[in-house]
Amino acid sequence: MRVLTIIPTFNEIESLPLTLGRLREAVPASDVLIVDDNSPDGTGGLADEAAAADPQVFVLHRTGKVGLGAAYIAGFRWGLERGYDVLVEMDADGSHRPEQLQSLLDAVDGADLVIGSRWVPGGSVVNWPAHRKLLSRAGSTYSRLMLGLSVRDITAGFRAFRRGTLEKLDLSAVDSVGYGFQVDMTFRVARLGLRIAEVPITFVERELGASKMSGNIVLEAIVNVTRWGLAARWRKLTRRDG
Ligand SMILES: Nc1nc2c(ncn2[C@@H]2O[C@H](COP(=O)(O)OP(=O)(O)OP(=O)(O)O)[C@@H](O)[C@H]2O)c(=O)[nH]1
Ligand SMILES: [Mg+2]
Repeated sequence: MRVLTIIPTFNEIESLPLTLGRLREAVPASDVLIVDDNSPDGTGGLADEAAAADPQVFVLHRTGKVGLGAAYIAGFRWGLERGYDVLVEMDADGSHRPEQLQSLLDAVDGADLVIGSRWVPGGSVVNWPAHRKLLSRAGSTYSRLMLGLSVRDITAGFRAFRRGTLEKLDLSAVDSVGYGFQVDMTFRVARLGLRIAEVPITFVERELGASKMSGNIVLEAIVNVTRWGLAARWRKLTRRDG
């Protein structure tokens, strides 16, 4: 099983070396692709140095900040072209603990998509204020009800896809940017009738660098989930009547 772990970066010069070092130690078999959106702080140059020193580390440079979703789509294409069997999504900021990646990989034998989940028994979040936990849980619950899914942590960004799952999706049709991207991908996988498994993770709030989350990203997710949910209901209704 050839595994590629994709790490999108924008201004992660402090966090990336730590995360990368931990990942290479925790799961040495996984190759790593850093997708940098021309970070002004020089993260891309640092990634190049890491790649020069380690034949299992690769870098994809993009010309500007286009968002997490676009970075992952580019990373997926890169990995599919090179024949990887499993493609992993992981943040650079340490929130996704590389030491827990193996439990996602263990589960991908029996699933088409594995989600590292904060909101299943055994999952947790470290260092989040109560309002942030509430926002995340409420977002997942709203998306679950609106889209008719059973996944507990729909916005989670620590994931493992089998290559066949990504090959079945129309990646060029995915244009969500922030959390919406994770919800979008989950909904697409579920609609194909593929198997989604959740494994518990401990999510650790970033300690270094700045968040890229914004009100716009949250709003995008809410608007899109509502739109997709209503469209799905409308399709069902018109099918029944027609
Ligand atoms: N290439 C690329 N990476 C991005 C972009 N936006 C965010 N990232 C990366 O995506 C990962 C998640 O972003 P974060 O800023 O940690 O977002 P978050 O986890 O929702 O917010 P925090 O809770 O503050 O950490 C990090 O590795 C970021 O560097 C982007 O536009 N392009
Ligand atoms: Mg983060």
